[in-house]
Amino acid sequence: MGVREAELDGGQVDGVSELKVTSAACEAAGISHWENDKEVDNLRIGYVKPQIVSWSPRITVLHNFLSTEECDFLRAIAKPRLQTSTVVDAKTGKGIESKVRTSTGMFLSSEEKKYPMVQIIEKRISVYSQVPVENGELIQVLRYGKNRYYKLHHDYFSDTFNLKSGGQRIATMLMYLSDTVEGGETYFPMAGSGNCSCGGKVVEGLSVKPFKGDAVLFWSMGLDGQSDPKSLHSACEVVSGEKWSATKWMRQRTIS
Ligand SMILES: O=C(O)CCC(=O)C(=O)O
Repeated sequence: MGVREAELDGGQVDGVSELKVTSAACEAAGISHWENDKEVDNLRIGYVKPQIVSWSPRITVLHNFLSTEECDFLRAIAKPRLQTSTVVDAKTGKGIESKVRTSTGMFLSSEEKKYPMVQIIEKRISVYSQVPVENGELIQVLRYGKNRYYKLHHDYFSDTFNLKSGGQRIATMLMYLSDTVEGGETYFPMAGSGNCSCGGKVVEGLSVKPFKGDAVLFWSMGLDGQSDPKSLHSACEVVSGEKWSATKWMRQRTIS
């Protein structure tokens, strides 16, 4: 049992103060409290750095969220199965091709979700977002070549068809799988108070530049429990190179 676990398990005041002494001794000796703790590796503790970039809408950048190996693994699974991306038709709730979204993409299968590396990523997403794994849609991997984009949209549904299983989308974890790209930022026009760069243009709002391994967690639902119109966002046009990303949409309830 690690020192920290013992602190949490032991309810007695005396025991806790003794353990604090042990913990201070470990620190003085330069020994990590978490040595040999697999969970620490799986969560990339010590690598991931959360940076809150906006409270309204709620957006957090999680630097170094994925390892290089994890990014390359997701891309390798996706590459042979990429197809033209679709958007949700507001009337029918079905996926349709549209000029609003010009990437190619694919969803991991429920079998691929069981791969050990994917399970670790799924768990990490749920820990950092505090949304259970069961509420997550399957991970989608996307590729944007030169001049490809996804125009301004919300991730929450406007149709009722998609609400049936799992309810509304509440949050999105967007993970960047490549960084040899110019443009391709994720742009939030209703966040921030200054200017930012989007696909080679200077625009009002806030944008997140895609760096391999970084992730951006943003909330489609506000603290009032209502869909947040300020979560409006887009994938800016890729000016040169290619952008790869992986998206996890999270719902209010378990998806059956
Ligand atoms: O790729 C991006 O930067 C944004 C993607 C996006 O908007 C989405 O998947 O909902």
